Amino acid sequence: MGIVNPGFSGRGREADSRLPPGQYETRDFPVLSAGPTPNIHPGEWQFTITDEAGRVKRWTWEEFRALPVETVETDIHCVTRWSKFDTEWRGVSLDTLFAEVQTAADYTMVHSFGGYTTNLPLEDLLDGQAWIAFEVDGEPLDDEHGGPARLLVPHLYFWKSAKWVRGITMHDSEELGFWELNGYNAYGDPWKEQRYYYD
Ligand SMILES: Nc1nc2c(c(=O)[nH]1)N[C@H]1C(S)=C(S)[C@@H](COP(=O)(O)O)O[C@H]1N2
Ligand SMILES: [Mo]
Repeated sequence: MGIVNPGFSGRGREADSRLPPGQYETRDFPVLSAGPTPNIHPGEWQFTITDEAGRVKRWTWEEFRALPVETVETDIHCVTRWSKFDTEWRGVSLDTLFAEVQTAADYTMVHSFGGYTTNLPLEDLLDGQAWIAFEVDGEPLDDEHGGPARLLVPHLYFWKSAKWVRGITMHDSEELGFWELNGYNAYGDPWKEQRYYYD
């Protein structure tokens, strides 16, 4: 009692409480991609939401960029154990996009240019929890980090934040995406350390 360990003062203590179990802080911005990096011109970019009946809502880059933009400051957590604090993103809230879609389905699959997929419950994309981001730390997203636009879902492990995002499909039951089919957790809450399917 009453013993102060200087190693746990200041930023150290703050960092500890912001760090999910099993993670360490990095100041870098590592690149993790399962395949080659596509180069997508905004002119060929479009984003679609397809409901469970196959009805498609589509935004061109121009239409997407005319939507209201939000700035999000957040920590991100990769399942390979790095976390990065205070990243600043600009993007369009999924609430804004889903306001134009009628769906009764509870599950989504997010699709990227290049074929990557990841699954999320719809409720994790709504209520100010997810964005289609096109800028990070004051710069347009470069190709390696998912430009021109990527999903940002910071409350789940970062593999859910699909780079080069091109659309979302709605499903009545849970389907599994790329990493989720390869042994990673279907949900991926970093605070519960849901890394692998058995966690
Ligand atoms: N399309 C696509 N999105 C992806 C990935 C990928 O391989 N392809 N990797 C995921 C993983 S595992 C992580 S940790 C983050 C890495 O994003 P970064 O390269 O910008 O750090 O992107 C996620 N989104
Ligand atoms: Mo990752």
